[in-house]
Amino acid sequence: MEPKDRLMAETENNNNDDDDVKNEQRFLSIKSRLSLHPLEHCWVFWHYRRARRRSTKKWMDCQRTLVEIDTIESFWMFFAKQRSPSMVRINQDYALFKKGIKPMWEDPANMNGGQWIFILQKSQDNYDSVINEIWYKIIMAMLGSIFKPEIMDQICGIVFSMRISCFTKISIWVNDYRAIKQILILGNELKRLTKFNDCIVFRRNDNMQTKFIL
Ligand code: MGP
Repeated sequence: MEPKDRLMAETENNNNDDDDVKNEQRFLSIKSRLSLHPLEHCWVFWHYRRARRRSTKKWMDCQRTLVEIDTIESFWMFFAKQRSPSMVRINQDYALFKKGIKPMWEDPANMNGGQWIFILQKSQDNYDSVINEIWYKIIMAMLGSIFKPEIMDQICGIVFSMRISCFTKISIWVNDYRAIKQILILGNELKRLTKFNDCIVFRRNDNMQTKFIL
């Protein structure tokens, strides 16, 4: 029997109980067990797989949405089934973006934006655990909206890119490369959160020019 059906059956079995207070308490307890915990923003998980050599598919056509995440429960249900970033196959990206924003430069929310980029060498010590930790820590910080509202407003999403070359990239996309104060606060927060010792770079989406290095 589904948990929801079991709880409904519990309610029905107790319909004859004369004690109103007890019934009320039971009802509240059942309600809280059924209720979900909404996130401040709804997020969409995307997957990109590079097209085969002879394919005529454009870059954009290789992007597809996987799931919408709008509660803590939907986050855990989905991520528990996902492979960890270090296990992702080459030439694939995973992205998590606010609902309504596509993980591409052309989206109006990204056109004037930029990205903080973490680059991880595959040869570095503890590569697997470092990359998994960075990915999950940043995702949980974004979903939990732990940054100040003016920083959360800037954040569009995050992309994980597994490449055949010797590096892997994690990029946090923001809305406006001219919002210098917010961008620098975010960059410092990301470094503190992930305890990342190497430099991270900020690039504009329109020309990939490096604007900041932290
Ligand atoms: P990439 O996946 O961001 O970088 O872009 P990668 O693979 O690390 O290699 P790099 O050396 O180019 O940094 C690779 C290619 O994918 C780009 O040159 C574009 O052709 C295409 N591409 C990537 N992005 C993020 C976009 C996008 O937002 N829009 C379009 N139209 N193409 C993109």
